[in-house]
Amino acid sequence: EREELSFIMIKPDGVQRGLISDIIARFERKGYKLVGIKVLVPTQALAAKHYAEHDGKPFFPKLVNFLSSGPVVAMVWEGKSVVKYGRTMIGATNPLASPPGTIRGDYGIDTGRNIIHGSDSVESAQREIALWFKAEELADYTPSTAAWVYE
Ligand code: DAT
Ligand code: MG
Repeated sequence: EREELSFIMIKPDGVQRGLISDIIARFERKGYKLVGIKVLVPTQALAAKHYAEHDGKPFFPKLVNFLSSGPVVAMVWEGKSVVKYGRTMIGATNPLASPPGTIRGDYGIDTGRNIIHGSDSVESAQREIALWFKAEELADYTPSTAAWVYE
């Protein structure tokens, strides 16, 4: 039986700035479980689908161009409340409004270079995971540490 899943993606700025290992380490140390990961340069079509909810907004074209401008690290993380707590770890959309200790607060300045994406609801997570991953690309396993993370 799976726990909750979230789609977490290191955007091209996070990859270029060498933040992949730090971001993975934060989720790993929290106790969340990595069940899917890939590096790819998203097509504009994939980026537009991912951000479909923002289609028509003034920043949409720039957003789509930016996401498809270089490699991203697309991930699926599993664990209790990973959607909501993942957003807490990521911080606010505007990095300058995001407290220290959050990923965006620690590493970003501009909203258009905010390093990382995280699903905003369980429903969004399901849609995004289906968009970026095939079912067989998600591993199902129990880490040997599970009983030391969950009571
Ligand atoms: P989040 O990534 O925190 O879920 P969102 O879904 O509202 O934020 O927006 C998606 C991305 O679009 C966001 O990470 C950065 C960009 N963005 C959002 N609002 C913006 C704005 N007002 N100006 C420029 N880029 C914006
Ligand atoms: Mg969002």
